Amino acid sequence: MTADQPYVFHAFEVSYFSAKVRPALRYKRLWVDEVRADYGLIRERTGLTFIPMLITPDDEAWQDSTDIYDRLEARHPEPPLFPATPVQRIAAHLVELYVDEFALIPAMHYRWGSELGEASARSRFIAMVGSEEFGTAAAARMAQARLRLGATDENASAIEAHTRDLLDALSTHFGAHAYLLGERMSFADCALMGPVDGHFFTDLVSRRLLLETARPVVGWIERCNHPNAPAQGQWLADDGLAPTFREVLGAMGRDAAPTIVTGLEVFDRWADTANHGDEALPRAVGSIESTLRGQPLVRFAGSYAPWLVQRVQDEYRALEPSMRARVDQAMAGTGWEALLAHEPRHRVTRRGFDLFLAPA
Ligand SMILES: N[C@@H](CCC(=O)N[C@@H](CS)C(=O)NCC(=O)O)C(=O)O
Repeated sequence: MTADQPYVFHAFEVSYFSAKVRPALRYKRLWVDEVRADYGLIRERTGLTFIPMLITPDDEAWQDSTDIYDRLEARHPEPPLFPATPVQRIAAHLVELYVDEFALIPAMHYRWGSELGEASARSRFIAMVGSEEFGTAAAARMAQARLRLGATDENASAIEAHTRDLLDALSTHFGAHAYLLGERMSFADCALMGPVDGHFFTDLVSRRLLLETARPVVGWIERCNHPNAPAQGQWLADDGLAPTFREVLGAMGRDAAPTIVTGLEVFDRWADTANHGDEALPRAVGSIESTLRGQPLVRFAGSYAPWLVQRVQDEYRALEPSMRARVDQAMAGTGWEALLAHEPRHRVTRRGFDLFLAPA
């Protein structure tokens, strides 16, 4: 590996998944040149137009925030992003799952779901791309994506109630601990920075909400953005989870897990019937009809969630029974039990930058 070149991080300040990766790069104390995402180059290197993308010093292209965490950890194991013990590891994976498969709903709601939110975000997009026409068009696409993700006007109060509970649980936790798993960052903190820093603290309406009602969360954002890894403490001893963090897991799992499990069932039914050959899976395979706090929640079902869930479940199922029992005990009452217990009929594999159905 060549250390005479920096990593080049193709990202945007307003991007959810860029905000999910950035703290990990800082925590690992890497030499990084952050540039505005170059879509032409991203398409050339990955065949897709997802951001962020990371170009390594030896010129590999890495895309997908989850995959980037894995590869960073393999190349730069110290300081560690991944706890080694099962309860903390599974908990961290579930935070990431919440971020990737649910927190987009409140994130899109606060950015695009009110007049003030939409107008200020549109203004930022126009400034960012330097064109009224292209900025307005990008904003219009995002406003449509909000609806596909389930962040409709009808769901506004359910989404806000969910967010309130999450911010309250996080505020209590960060009143007592520097990071989710204790006094050291992990990939769970990095993941949660996606919605919380990339959207909530970036956008006008939700930034005000954080400053006025969730100051300990703002303190945590500050810490994640300036990790100073050698000065950090440790994760909780004995694979422990703080009771206040279990409340956070509950605020996430009780609302998110039912929708995610329904999405897995939609994917399985699609995979049962479709004749797919060996083609890359489409990102969307159908529609999830679920509820959020009693309110109908309809959103697209994807092929990515099964891959992410499979990662957690593989680790969970590989545990010794006594260890699995410890995980079950830690997750009891958080809403995540149903997801860990769910038995998918199909497996998904990742090749290159695409997902495929694994042969049965
Ligand atoms: N699973 C991908 C998701 C990346 C993603 O959705 N990025 C957004 C921006 S924050 C994007 O590029 N969206 C463009 C699109 O959906 O076409 C990751 O973790 O990196």
